Amino acid sequence: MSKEKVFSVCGMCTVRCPIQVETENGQVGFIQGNPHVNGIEGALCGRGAAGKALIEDPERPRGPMIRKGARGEGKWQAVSWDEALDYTAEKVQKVIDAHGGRSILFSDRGGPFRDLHRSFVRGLGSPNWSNHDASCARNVHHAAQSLFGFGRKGVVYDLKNARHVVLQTRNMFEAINVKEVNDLMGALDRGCKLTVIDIRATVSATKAHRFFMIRPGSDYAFNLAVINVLINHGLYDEAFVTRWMKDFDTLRAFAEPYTPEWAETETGVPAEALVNFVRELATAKPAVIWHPGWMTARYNDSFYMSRTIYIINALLGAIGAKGGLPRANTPADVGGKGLRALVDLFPAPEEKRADGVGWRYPQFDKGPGLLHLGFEAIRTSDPYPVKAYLAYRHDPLMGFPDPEALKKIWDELDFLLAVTFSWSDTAWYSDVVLPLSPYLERESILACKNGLNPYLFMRRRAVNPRYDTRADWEIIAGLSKRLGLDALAFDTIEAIWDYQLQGTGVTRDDFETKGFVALADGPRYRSQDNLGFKTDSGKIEIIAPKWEAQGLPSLKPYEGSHPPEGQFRITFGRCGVHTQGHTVNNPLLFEQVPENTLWMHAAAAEQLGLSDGDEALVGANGEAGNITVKLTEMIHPEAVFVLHGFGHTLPVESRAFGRGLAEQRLMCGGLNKWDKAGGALALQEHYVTVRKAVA
Ligand SMILES: Nc1nc2c(c(=O)[nH]1)N[C@H]1C(S)=C(S)[C@@H](COP(=O)(O)OP(=O)(O)OC[C@H]3O[C@@H](n4cnc5c(=O)[nH]c(N)nc54)[C@H](O)[C@@H]3O)O[C@H]1N2
Ligand SMILES: Nc1nc2c(c(=O)[nH]1)N[C@H]1C(S)=C(S)[C@@H](COP(=O)(O)OP(=O)(O)OC[C@H]3O[C@@H](n4cnc5c(=O)[nH]c(N)nc54)[C@H](O)[C@@H]3O)O[C@H]1N2
Ligand code: SF4
Ligand SMILES: [Mo]
Repeated sequence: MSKEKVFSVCGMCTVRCPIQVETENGQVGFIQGNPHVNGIEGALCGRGAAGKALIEDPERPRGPMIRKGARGEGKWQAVSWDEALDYTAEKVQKVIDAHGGRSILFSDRGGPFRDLHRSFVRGLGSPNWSNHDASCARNVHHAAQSLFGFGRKGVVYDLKNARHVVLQTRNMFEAINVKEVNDLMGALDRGCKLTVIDIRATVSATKAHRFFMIRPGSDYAFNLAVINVLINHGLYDEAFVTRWMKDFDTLRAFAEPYTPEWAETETGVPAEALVNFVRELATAKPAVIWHPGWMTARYNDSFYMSRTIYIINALLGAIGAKGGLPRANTPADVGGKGLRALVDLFPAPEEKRADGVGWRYPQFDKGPGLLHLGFEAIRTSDPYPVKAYLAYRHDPLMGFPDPEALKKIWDELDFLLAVTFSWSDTAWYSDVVLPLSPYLERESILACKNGLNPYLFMRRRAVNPRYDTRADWEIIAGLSKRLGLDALAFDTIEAIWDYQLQGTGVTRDDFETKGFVALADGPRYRSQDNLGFKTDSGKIEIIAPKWEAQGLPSLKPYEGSHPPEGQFRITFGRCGVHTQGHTVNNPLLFEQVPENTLWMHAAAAEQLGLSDGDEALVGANGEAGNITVKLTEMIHPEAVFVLHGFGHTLPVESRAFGRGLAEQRLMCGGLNKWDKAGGALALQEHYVTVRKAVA
């Protein structure tokens, strides 16, 4: 018997917690969090623990496939890797020959390993590397940039040392990041206060000292009133504001009409409760974290909502503070050197992005751009034809609204590729499926995590692939070889790691003992005299010139929106045991939560003659789906809520098939509903009708 312990990185969600995997005779045994990492100390979430079930499940793509029938028909020809890579390279080359490299659109699901993909896309001569963030955190990212000049990851959440944490549109105990959960639990044990602002009672709400059930979509009103109270009651940190905030007087004047009494009529939260909350919050300053949100692709004003949160943190002096939102350190900030970038293997294409980011929309961060606008370019060929789409670990038919509209757009493509470890609607609709080895069966490029103590980390292969699947780098190298991108055609992962480590002073062996290499001797807090805002003034700028130049106000009056008579706002979120849509068919996780239900306020349901456990028909614009009703007093009556990721329709997923409702199908026209100031989709600006399903 040979027993081994392998340090690796979880891949069941984008958080990528460090893990330790025990193997025995080439089989995965016990998986736990990496015991050497602060805040992890061996812990793992339920999804991470189900990684073993993922690799053992035969209901995933087990070898390369080329489509035989029409798109989406589900007829596949199993082929060898050589055939699949030859075919893919040929199709990609054909598009490049006809329309140039810019005609390739590529998207992935974000995360720390993107350098490899970005390099590949650049090598093809395309500026169109993209990811899922337009359906996730782009609004909050742009909100940070509009105020600080750096993005949302320029600060970290120092939960361990916080004295009051506010979660608004953020369910930390179910939408999990293991370190964050542990840090917050520890802080609560030490007396930290927790306030939750949500449209329904979550697990996080049950652990809170204060819970505000707010009217869906009215958070911006709530926050404007908080700013009003902080300023008018003199509760803000005057020294911090004087030192670091530009245009404070403009903010003061703007917030003047937004009194707690005004907000009460919009949000349903009593004015007195809001004032008491703000008073208590201010006593904890600056060790306060009002989380700016994560999944913020929800409303037309989500960008402005996230901005108010950052502004509140700044008014409390929490930006850069211990126990607040200290600045994240890069390797250079602690005297180290970052990884050598693979993307630098090729020159940056001069061509402008097809999605308009950086030129038509100069206010937005070029980075991954905005994928819904990339799709729009496929439809219109404006600014140029986009003829191949490579969906790399990405399932837009699940994660973007209105899948039927998206399929129509994709029908314009000459080539559609899916690289994935699990079946997905996108893979099912594609021309070629290249099956990726699940994370326990593959290694990845090295990655760097910025933070109080930045570190480099390594994902190793714990066991060899059980089916005919390959690692990311093997797939990219295989395609690179065939497409003439010699610089990226690495033969071994060690060669890639060595390339990345050049000049860092770190070697591969340094990852042996712990799986990661910390670059400082402990957490390093920058002085609050040196916060390094990247704006022109070097301060937090309330008036954002890049936005103003586009006719987008920095301080936008509150508008809000209500569901039409007889309809409900569709809202959604996560539970602790599933990741998006891709774990529903995992045998262990399916057992825990096999389908979603429709949360509905009891009084609203009663009016419609619905009882708990009834089957309901939920509809919008001619689309409809069935789902079991869950009645509760603990949701706002204007909303219905579902867990995202259910309602699978693929016959190859026997467990997930036909269970629950896919709410993205009810978001007709949703690809065109997006926040012009924040860039992300507005997935909750959609309304549905609910009635009892006839048996
Ligand atoms: N209606 C609605 N739409 C949403 C959401 C919602 O709640 N409701 N949520 C939004 C959010 S927050 C996001 S982030 C996006 C997510 O949208 P996606 O990024 O598309 O979602 P995932 O299912 O996480 O990943 C897509 C595919 O990547 C594959 N994959 C390959 N390798 C890996 C790996 O190493 N790790 C992981 N995790 N997957 C891999 C999986 O097989 C999966 O099919 O959707 C957004 N869209
Ligand atoms: N278990 C698990 N953990 C995950 C993921 C996963 O799929 N599963 N995905 C990861 C990813 S990609 C992301 S982006 C994060 C997301 O992390 P979060 O953003 O925290 O997760 P969500 O569940 O999408 O949304 C949080 C809460 O917003 C509430 N909400 C909806 N509308 C409103 C509103 O108008 N006002 C207020 N105040 N609240 C509202 C929902 O009820 C929900 O409880 O989680 C990450 N962690
Ligand atoms: S939060 Fe859970 S699923 Fe996500 S990476 Fe960490 S352990 Fe894995
Ligand atoms: Mo996300």
